[in-house]
Amino acid sequence: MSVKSKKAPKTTHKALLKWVDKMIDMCQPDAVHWCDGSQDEADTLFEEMVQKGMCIRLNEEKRPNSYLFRSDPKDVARVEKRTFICSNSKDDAGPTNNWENPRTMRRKMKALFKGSMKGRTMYVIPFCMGPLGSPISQIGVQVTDSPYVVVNMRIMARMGDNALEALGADGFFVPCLHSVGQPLVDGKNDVPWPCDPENTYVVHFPEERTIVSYGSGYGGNALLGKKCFALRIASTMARDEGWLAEHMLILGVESPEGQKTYVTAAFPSACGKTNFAMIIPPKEMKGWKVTTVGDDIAWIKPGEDGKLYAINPEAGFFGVAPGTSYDTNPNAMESCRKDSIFTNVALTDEGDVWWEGMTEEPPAHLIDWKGEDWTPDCGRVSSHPNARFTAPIANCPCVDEAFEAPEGVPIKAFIYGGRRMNDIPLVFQSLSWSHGVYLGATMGSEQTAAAEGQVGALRRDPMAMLPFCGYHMGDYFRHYLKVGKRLKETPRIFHVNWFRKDKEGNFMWPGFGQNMRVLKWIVERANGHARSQQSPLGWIPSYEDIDWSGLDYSEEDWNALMEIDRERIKGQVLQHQALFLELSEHLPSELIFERELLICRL
Ligand code: TSX
Ligand code: MN
Repeated sequence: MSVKSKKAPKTTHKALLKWVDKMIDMCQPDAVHWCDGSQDEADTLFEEMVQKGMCIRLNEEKRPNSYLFRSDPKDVARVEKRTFICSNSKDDAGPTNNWENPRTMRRKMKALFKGSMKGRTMYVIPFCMGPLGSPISQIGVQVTDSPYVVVNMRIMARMGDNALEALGADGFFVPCLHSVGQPLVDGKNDVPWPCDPENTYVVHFPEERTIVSYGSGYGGNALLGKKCFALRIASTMARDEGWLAEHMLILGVESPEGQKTYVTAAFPSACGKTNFAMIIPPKEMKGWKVTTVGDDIAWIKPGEDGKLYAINPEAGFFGVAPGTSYDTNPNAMESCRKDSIFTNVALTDEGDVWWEGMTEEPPAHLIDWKGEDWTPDCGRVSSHPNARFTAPIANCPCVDEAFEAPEGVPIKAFIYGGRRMNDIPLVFQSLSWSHGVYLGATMGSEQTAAAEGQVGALRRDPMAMLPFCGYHMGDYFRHYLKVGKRLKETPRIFHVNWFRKDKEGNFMWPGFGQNMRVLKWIVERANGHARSQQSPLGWIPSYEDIDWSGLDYSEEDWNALMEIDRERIKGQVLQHQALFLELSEHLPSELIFERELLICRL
């Protein structure tokens, strides 16, 4: 077999070269291209993709250096049903993950990957998750037949020669194998978005620290550095090595006096996590400033001083586009103003992008995400609800100065949140680390989309990690408690709910920038100076503990927003039991104890 080498490897790493050779033998690509990560390389790839009709170059004036892709309508989201954790023992994966025997799965994958890249180029993507040179960062190498993946990985991770250099001649790396699963054989023509939705597999071998993904070119199924590596594999590494890989944003809060406090926050989907990561304080809160380190994932390690330090393993935002606007999130809008990739949004007549919620008035005519004509009265949405922008964090106007700091940023508070219509007050603080772990473990959100279960139904999502933990959720809680015990200073833990509604069904809290008032109380608590009161749920602020400058919000409304109805909370506690029973064999007794304590306080 002769493989055309489009670009030679710039590495002498024996294990890496050997692994890539093995992948070439199995996948049988026509050519191999080692990615260097340069602008030239990206320009050439985009140009090729434009020529082949895989993407559209957007208007250079309105959206410089940016492109629009439309996926196959069957390949539009992560597929949890086909995501597997292949640990040696099924018990290690736990009841909330799909499991398959690693040997069986490897055999299955070999059959699928045999000849899977025929007629295509194999791209070898060395990438670094985290700042180059950080002791917390990790190296991966993704092999893929999707040029779309290459250009996205270039934004989402530190990709190319820099990463290879960081790997050195014998460094550790996570091998990540990916194919869209549509070989070009028997004179078959290529399509704009090749994929194999019927045979999609997203497979993790946590003990081997490897990832294999087949059949999908979309998001978390294909950009393997993100959910697969930075959460599922990294959570397993973190368990073994004594740190945390969390589904958390990281932000910095600067007070008018110049004191900087970093916090992380975990929210289930559809809670506005990216909006919170880039929150703009109300102008009346003079001198308060928020900066962004990350909007999705945090790798958090104990430092020599016994405190926790976090890095963002990613270099870009892979954000949900619909609902993002200059009203809801100007910083996200600025981030994707240039150098960005859009997937499954609509195209305007001027060659720019549009999506539901971007402007109050929709344009009179669009080409929708399926490539069809669209008008405001046509009865369809123009963008897929899971349409995305891929944008460099460096474009974000509020990017934190320590975004690239190799030592990470010191974390003073963890915030857990959910979308809860009833019963759960705006904010409360845990009474201890183990009580905080209980709050994270019992987190839940009410569903907003029919995609997964019934709208309005409460879905438990402990620490927002249910689909992203590479091992047993019960062991994960145990690990959390263990990390806390080893620290000299644990972050304070808080729970927030921006989504409580009154009897008429109106949101009781204005949300968005006004959440800064809550964040201010949180950082002042974490720094030990704000006041609070005890409640059965934990420490809560009184009306006068909140900065109300510039907002007309009555004490009466506040009391309703913060109301704790003991009987209704008791009903909530009963619901905690379902998940605890499912995890029972691995559930740390501390959490059962916390539940008993809560019942007593009620
Ligand atoms: O992102 C949101 N956040 C966090 C912002 C920092 N959203 C958007 C929905 C999530 C995908 C919110 N929606 C938030 C919120 O805090 N709160 C709400 C609910 C809400 C919606 C509209 C209004 C108020 C609250 N509008 C008016 O009151 C006029
Ligand atoms: Mn996420």
